[in-house]
Amino acid sequence: MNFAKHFIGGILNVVSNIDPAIFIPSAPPPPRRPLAFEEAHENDEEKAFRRAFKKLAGDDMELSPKELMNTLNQVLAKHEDLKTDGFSIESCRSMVAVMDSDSTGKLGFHEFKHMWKNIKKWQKVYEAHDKDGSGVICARELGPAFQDAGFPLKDELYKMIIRRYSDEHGDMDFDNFVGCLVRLDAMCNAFKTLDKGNSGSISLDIQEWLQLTMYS
Ligand code: 3SU
Ligand code: CA
Ligand code: CA
Ligand code: CA
Ligand code: CA
Repeated sequence: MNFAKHFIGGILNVVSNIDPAIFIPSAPPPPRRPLAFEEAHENDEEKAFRRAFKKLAGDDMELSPKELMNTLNQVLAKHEDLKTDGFSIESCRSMVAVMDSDSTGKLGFHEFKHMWKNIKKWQKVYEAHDKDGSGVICARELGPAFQDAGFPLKDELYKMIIRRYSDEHGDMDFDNFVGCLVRLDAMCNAFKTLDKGNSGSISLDIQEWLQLTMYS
């Protein structure tokens, strides 16, 4: 009981320390036209992207965590400047969960496209903020990098993120950086969706809280 009180108290403290208005998550995907219409109006680059997705996703037309892991690690192999130990199956399971808007357990085309666009953007942020060329984002580089990505972190949250996503020297490698931002971005968007009146706070019952925290 005491533990629960402390735990919740801790969370409320952290939450009340954050002004959601300062976060700029990626725009959620727009409403969609019928598939036939979409395909007829794609340019060559979009057509190639859709073809590549179909090949990666296989017969079920969706990317499982394993398929996502293979995809991301294949792309990483072509980027020698990005230091990484590779995307793990656990981090891919977590990214699928947080991006899986329609609860299929896998990433459909638009869910993946949204994530891909963001990773592309964050890869540029990562490279621009690796000032010493070490291939990783150290604690000093992290604040400006996250600010540039649209997330100016307060000190408390910044320390929590380093504790969770950086190594014992305070360095964050590329897969950790992406895993962290996928989650931060998606949870900011989830908050904005739940905060209908833009009041800056949301109210959840235990059922909603567990659904949000256990599949995200
Ligand atoms: O313009 C670029 O260099 C591209 S296409 C970057 C990326 C990228 C790099 C690493 C991983 Br993982 C995924 C990526 N998606 C676009
Ligand atoms: Ca599949
Ligand atoms: Ca890593
Ligand atoms: Ca899905
Ligand atoms: Ca660096």
